[in-house]
Amino acid sequence: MKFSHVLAAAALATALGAHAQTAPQSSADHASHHTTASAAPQSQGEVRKVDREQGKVTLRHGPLLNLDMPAMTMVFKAADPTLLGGLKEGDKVQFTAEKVNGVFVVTAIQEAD
Ligand SMILES: [Cu+2]
Repeated sequence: MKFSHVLAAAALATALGAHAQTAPQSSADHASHHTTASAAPQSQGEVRKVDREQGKVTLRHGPLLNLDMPAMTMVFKAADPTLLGGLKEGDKVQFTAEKVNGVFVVTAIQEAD
């Protein structure tokens, strides 16, 4: 009887310990879940320059909420140079920008209607 009591106490301590370890983990998961959910909205922009050799595009863009960035004109790297295929200066575009390893990257871009 006394032995099983000790086991129950040990099991309880283990459960509490596990809980203390998983709580911050699950809140981090929760935060990353929200980051992921809002990471790739479509943003509006206008093509200022296309550099196919470098795989870069200069866009004048509106606020990028996912990157916490106000409206500006800046250079983005294309995630894939073929994304820039049909683009030319002055095109109104919808695009998705993400920050990858400290570099702003366009992961999707298309002419806006
Ligand atoms: Cu910007």
